[in-house]
Amino acid sequence: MPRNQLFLAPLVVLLLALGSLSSPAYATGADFNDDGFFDSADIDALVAAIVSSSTDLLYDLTSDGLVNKNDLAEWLFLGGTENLGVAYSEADANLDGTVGALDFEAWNVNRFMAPNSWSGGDFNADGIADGYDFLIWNNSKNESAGGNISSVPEPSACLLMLTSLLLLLRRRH
Ligand SMILES: [Ca+2]
Ligand SMILES: [Ca+2]
Ligand SMILES: [Ca+2]
Repeated sequence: MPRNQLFLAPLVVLLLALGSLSSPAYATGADFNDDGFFDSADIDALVAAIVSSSTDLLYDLTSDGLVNKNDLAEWLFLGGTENLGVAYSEADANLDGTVGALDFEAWNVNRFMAPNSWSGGDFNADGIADGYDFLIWNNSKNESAGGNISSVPEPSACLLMLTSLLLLLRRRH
C-alpha cells in the first residue's frame, strides 16, 4: 500500500466515527417506521405527531427542532419524490398521485371528526377533518402530483363537492 493511502485509512475511519457520533435521533428520511416504504403509515404517524404537539425529533424532517406543518410539507415532497418522482399534492389522502373523488371520500367519512391522520382527511394537521381541509381538497382537486391540472373535470367529484357545500351551508343556518 502506498504511503499516502496508509495515511488516509485511519483518517477515513476517524471521519466515519465522528459522523456516527454527530447524528442523534433526528429524522434521516420520511420512512418513520423503517419498513422501506414511504406510505400512509408514515404520513399518518406524522400528522398524529403534529396534532399531539409531539417533540419527538424523529418527525422533524426540516431539522428546525420543531414538529409542525413544515414537516408535513417536507414529507409530501420527500415521499412523493421517492414514490412518483415529484412531490405529492396537498389533499392526496390515499397517496395515489392525484387529488379526486377518492380523497374527498376519505375526508367525507370523517367530516367534523378527529381522524388524527392524513389518510382520514385532516390535511392541515389541526386535529379535525373540517371545512378547512375541504377547502384544501377543493383547491387541489384534479391535480396530479407535481401540480399538473387535468383539463377534464370529474363529474362525480363535482357532484360530491356540491353536496358537501350544501351540507356546510345547512350547518351554518
Ligand atoms: Ca414506512
Ligand atoms: Ca389521491
Ligand atoms: Ca384539519
